[in-house]
Amino acid sequence: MAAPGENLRINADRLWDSIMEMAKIGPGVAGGNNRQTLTDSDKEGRALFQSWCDASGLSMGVDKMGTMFARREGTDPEALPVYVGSHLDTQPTGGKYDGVLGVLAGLEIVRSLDDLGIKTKHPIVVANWTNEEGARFAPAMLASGVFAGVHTLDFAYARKDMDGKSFGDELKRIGWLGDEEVGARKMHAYFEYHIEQGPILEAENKQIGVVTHGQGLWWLEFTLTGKEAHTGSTPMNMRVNAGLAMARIFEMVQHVAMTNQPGAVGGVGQMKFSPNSRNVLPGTVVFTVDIRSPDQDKLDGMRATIEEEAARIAVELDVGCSVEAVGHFDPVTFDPVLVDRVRKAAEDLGYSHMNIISGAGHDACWAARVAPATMVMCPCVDGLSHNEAEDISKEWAAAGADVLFHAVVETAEI
Ligand code: HGY
Ligand code: MN
Ligand code: MN
Ligand code: MN
Repeated sequence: MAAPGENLRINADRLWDSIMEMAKIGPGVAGGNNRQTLTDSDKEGRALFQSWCDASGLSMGVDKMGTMFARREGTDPEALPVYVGSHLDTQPTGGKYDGVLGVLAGLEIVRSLDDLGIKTKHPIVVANWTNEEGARFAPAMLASGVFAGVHTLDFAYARKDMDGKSFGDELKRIGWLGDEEVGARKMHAYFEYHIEQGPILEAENKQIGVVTHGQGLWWLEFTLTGKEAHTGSTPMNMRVNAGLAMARIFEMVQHVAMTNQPGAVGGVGQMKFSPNSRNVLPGTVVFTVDIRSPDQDKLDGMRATIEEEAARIAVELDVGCSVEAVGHFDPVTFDPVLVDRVRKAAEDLGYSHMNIISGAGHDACWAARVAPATMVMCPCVDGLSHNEAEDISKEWAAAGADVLFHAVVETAEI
């Protein structure tokens, strides 16, 4: 029987086939996926994952945020489980691998342990966290945030999508409101395997990202109030132009991020003009600024500067301005023991590797608040993600899953 450190390998074809099978659910329009949280396609994806867990004899627990926990028993039922998780929900124009790779690599570890007839001391639990993306309901990593005690269940249930539907109602509607108290589960350790979603590993020609930290984030939702007026007959000096204020704030955010290099990013991904008519100056403009940095002081300093500058711009243009932080987490340091285990696994397996800070947020960032946690990353083509053209190679997928396999088995003990 192979032991960690020897050539424990997952079944690369089976992992790849599972990813491709899941990708058929909630297809996008350009080869990726649109399987947004709590939609009918999310429900379908959950059912497929449930069927695979059933086939592997896993017992499924579901909590009051709809997160799925598929458990493989260990030899010591009292031992806290080792969790391996990520998410099956996608962006509206998402790729096939963001999140899915991590959940299905966890399932592949279970399948490979069964093939090898290996029983670990600690149980192993594969998790599918609800609403990691935050695309439909802000903030991102919502379920893992409730699990870590950062958000209340009421806060989460009250979150509304752009059509005014609530998280709580939609969770009930798709039939995935579980009965477990959120956060009642205790973890021996938490691992998450994810595509990098950035260009570093591919550019450095490394197969494995040994993730030491995750950068912190603020999502600042601005509501600017102007005056609806005719775009043709309203003289320029009579306009109360919320759209112009948004443009100036957007430009200022770019400047603040660029003057906080290295290690800061800032931008806007979502914006809503009302009434959004071609020949009406907007009465209101709502948009979310996304700023991130691994450096706590930089992160909080950028937030303060952006809010001050936005207020100044609004006064200058006589536009109303309010801002609400709709998403936040501090920079996270992953567990050094687990990080070393990932690095050692990459070395044992002969995979090229480098330390990396996660640019994107992950459920691991919240899990790290309640258990020793870390991540494994693989490269992605051109560093592209949150785009239907997101792509990885089967070899990349398998290499990271092998490393995850070793680190998980080492932690779950044979
Ligand atoms: O926004 C993020 O970093 C993640 O993709 N939810
Ligand atoms: Mn993700
Ligand atoms: Mn994502
Ligand atoms: Mn903070």
